[in-house]
Amino acid sequence: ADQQLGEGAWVLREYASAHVDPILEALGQIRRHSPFRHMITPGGYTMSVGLTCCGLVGWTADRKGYRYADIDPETGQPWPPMPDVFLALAQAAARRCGYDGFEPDSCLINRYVPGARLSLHQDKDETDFSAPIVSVSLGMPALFQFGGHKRSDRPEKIPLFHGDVVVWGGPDRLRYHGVLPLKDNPHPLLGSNRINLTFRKTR
Ligand code: MD5
Ligand code: FE
Repeated sequence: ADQQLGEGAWVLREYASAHVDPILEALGQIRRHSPFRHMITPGGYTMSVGLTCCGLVGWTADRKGYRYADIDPETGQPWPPMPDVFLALAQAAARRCGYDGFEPDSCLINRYVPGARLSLHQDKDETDFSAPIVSVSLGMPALFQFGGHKRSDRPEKIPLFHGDVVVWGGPDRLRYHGVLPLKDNPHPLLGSNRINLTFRKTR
């Protein structure tokens, strides 16, 4: 059953489950073209999460800052196109939550191994906050931190499992959030990995 997290945010449990095979097939193509890499933050830290992207633009980090770029800095080439199965799933999930006409131009793909984490942050490198963000969890479970509008607001812990889709929009689009360090709970299909796809309209 759908679980409402906030006024504009829902967890759709196992919403992606029927599409996992074609998603992983498409991900294989993407990572052959633009491999997972560990980006360096402006603060000089190497991210524990590995990242790649597909779509018209991809999210990047380096010593100079965070930005969306139409060229993958590792390959010097455009990011791989967004697969139809990705786009269709993201649009269907958004629509189910009342966000019709979602047109993501980017999908950021995060890979977590045991111990990897994402510290509390807001997603605000996009220019259009009226569009939701759709996130698809695959592989090992994670404890997601769903915070408030201030960094100091105590986050709620939400477990996310293989196949779960979360839609964050409206008043919940700019909430602080993060992922606690992953425990090693190997998954039958993905082993000791968690993959998260996040669909964004960046401009
Ligand atoms: C993840 N990724 O599980 C999460 C899923 C990221 C990131 O946070 O920036 O790559 S997306 C979670 C999200 C997105 C937008 C808003 C909110 C959560 N929120 O308001 O809680 O790898
Ligand atoms: Fe985020």
